[in-house]
Amino acid sequence: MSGYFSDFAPLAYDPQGSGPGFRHYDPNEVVMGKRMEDHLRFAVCYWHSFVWEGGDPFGGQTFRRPWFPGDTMDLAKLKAEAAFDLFRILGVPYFTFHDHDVRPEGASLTESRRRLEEMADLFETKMAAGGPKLLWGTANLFSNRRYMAGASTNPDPEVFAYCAATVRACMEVTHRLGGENYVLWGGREGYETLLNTDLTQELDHMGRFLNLVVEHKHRIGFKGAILIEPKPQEPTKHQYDFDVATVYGFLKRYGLEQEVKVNIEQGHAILAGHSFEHELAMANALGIFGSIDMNRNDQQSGWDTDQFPNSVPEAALAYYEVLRGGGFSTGGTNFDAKLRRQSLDAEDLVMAHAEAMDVCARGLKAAARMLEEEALEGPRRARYAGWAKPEAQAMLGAGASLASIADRAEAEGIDPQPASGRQERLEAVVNRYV
Ligand code: XLS
Ligand code: NI
Ligand code: NI
Repeated sequence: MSGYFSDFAPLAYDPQGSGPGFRHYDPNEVVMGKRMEDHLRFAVCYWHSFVWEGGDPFGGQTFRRPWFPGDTMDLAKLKAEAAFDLFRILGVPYFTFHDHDVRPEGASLTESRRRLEEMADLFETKMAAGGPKLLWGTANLFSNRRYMAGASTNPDPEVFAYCAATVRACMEVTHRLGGENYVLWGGREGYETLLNTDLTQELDHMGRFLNLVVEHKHRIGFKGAILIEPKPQEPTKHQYDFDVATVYGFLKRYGLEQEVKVNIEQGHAILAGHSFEHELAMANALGIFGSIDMNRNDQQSGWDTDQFPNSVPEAALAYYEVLRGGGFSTGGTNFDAKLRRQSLDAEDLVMAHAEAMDVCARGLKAAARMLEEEALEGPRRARYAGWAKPEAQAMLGAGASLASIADRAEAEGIDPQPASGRQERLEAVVNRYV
């Protein structure tokens, strides 16, 4: 126990209450035949909640946490105590971390790895004593200045090698802790200017690196999923993992589309000019859906503000796509979300997560009802009903050619008549559920 959250007991489902607790998230409530906890698979992230000090481009630290600056192993352990206290208070089944969040970097790669392993020993004890499981681990290949020109795409091969050592250490710790996924977010895998960038070479290096990661996964017997987290820009001007469709093209080119899936972040979808549900639907359509980072951006500013989710309609449309695709398997709902820099208190950290869990619970329940009552699936099926006819199916079959279809169309003198897309009526249907 760190003492930092000593005002809080574990939160309970308390629909009528007014104190800290959940109004909508009841882990045991059964939704579409499954407990809500098993649907949502909530995870708290280590970095924003325990590492970020509240700085912005115009000012430094605003938060005062007893474990800051977290640059010694003793402070790292105090931070871990606080983190596991928060996990217990929220009752989340999972957490997520970067190597960099949990231990100070050592003077050498070997010392950094040993420190990570020492922290993993502590995590192992806490996890065995009823703590949460690990949704995913990941390596921070973006903060240190050595990565400023890229991680696996760096023009300097020594950085590529440094990344290999860092990712190996991180994957092995993730494996040891029973992690269900391993994430790679390419924050520096992109460019600032094409004037000094060899795009072809950088993409090939990134493809090779990912192949090495997948090979290592199989070598050590890690059964979790390898996930890429798309993002179009920030910190680099252009990131190679722009969005889900771009990542799929990259995976295809480097022969990895059966091996790697995506972790989709709400805010990144918006930065890419998409909706979150677009990215989720696209990942399902391409067979690479893995997990979600459930944090949103500010509507006005064009950057990744990582705010806690607070819109039930948005959450409903997101979980609708998740459920339509069959729900999470190895993935879950990770709050890659940070407080605003004026939200100084321990209570802010607890309640931001609790409120976000309630928003997701409401979204999930609305999504499940829409699916169960076929509110959208009925009209959708009706819209495509023509394709059930044998002559329609025949056009898709091996025997058809452009000419055979054209001949039939002319012979029958077909004259297609448009039907209403009913968009406003469907939007009204959604509004009845949220
Ligand atoms: C940054 C990313 C990052 C990943 C993990 O924008 O969201 O936090 O989730 O490296
Ligand atoms: Ni992000
Ligand atoms: Ni993220």
